[in-house]
Amino acid sequence: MHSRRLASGIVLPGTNAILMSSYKHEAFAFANRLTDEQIRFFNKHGFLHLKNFIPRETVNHFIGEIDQIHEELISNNVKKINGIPLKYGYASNNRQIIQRLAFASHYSKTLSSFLKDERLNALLPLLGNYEGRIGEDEKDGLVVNHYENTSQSTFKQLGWHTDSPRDLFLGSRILPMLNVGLHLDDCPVSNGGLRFLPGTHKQNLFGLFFRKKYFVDNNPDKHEVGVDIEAGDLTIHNGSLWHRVEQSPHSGEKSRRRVMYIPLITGAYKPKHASSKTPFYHKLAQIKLPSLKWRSASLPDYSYTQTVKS
Ligand SMILES: O=C(O)CCC(=O)C(=O)O
Repeated sequence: MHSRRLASGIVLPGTNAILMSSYKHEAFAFANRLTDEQIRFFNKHGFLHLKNFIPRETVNHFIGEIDQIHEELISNNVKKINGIPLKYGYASNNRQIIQRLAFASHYSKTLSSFLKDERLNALLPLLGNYEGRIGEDEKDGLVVNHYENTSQSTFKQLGWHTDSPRDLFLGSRILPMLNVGLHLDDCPVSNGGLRFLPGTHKQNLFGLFFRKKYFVDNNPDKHEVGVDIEAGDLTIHNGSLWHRVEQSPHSGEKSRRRVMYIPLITGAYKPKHASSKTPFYHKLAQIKLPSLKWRSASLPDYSYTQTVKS
C-alpha cells in the first residue's frame, strides 16, 4: 500500500512505512558486552530484554536506598528536583511515597555508583555511531517509578507515548536516546506493566507525533507486546518506540511495580540544576492532542513466546 496525501498536505504512511518484521520475544543473558545478535535484535525491534542484570540482593539494596530517599524528600517537603516535579502518592500501607522520582542518584551514593558501572556503559553501542553517555545530571536523570493501585495512588498506569519529542521541549532537535529500565519487582504480563509496539522506532515524524494520543490513550493495541519481567531484569527501549504501562488488574501490594529508568543520551552536555525550568512535557498529560485515526494495517502481527538466550 502506498502513502496517501491529505488535502492538508500531511502524508499518511502506507503499510510500507514501518519495516515489516515479525516479533518473537527473546530475553537474553548479558555478560559484559552486547553480542551482535543482541544489537541486531534491538535495531530491528527497538527493544531488548536482558535477564538478571543484577541479583535479588542488589535489588533489595536499591529498594532500601529508594525508601530512604523518599523519607528524606517527604520530610523536607521537596516538590521538584532540578525543575522536575515529583509525583506524590500513597502505597497500600497508607505510607506516603513518591511515585515518580527524578534525579534519584543525586540522593544516594549507591545509586550514583551503579550509574558508573561498566556494564551500563557497555550498552552505549546501541546508540550506533553516536557518542553516548549516561545522563545522570541531564533530562530527568535517574527516574524511579512506583506504580500501585491504592485509593490514594496517583500513578497506576501510563498512556501511550514515545520519549523522543521531549527533546523539542528542551529546545533541541530530536536525537537518538535509549531508556534503560532496571526492574525492581516481578511483573508477569498478567500483572500489567510495560507494553510496546515493536518496530515503531523506525517510523517517520508523522508516526512519531500522531500514531496515538500522547499520554491520554491507555487502550491496548492489537500489535502491542508485553513481557514477563523478573526483579533484576533490564529492558532497553529506543526513545522513539511507542510504549505504555498497563494498569495491574490487582490492587495493593500485588499491583506494586517499581522500575528505575536510566537515560542513555547523546548530543551537547546539558546538565540540569536547582533553578532549571519545568519542561512543558510534564504538563502534556493534561492536554488533549488531536485525534487522527491510524490504520492498524501499518504494523505486522507479533507473537509472544519467551525464550532466554545466552
Ligand atoms: O514505567 C515504565 O516502565 C515506563 C515509564 C515510561 O515510559 C516513562 O517514564 O516515560
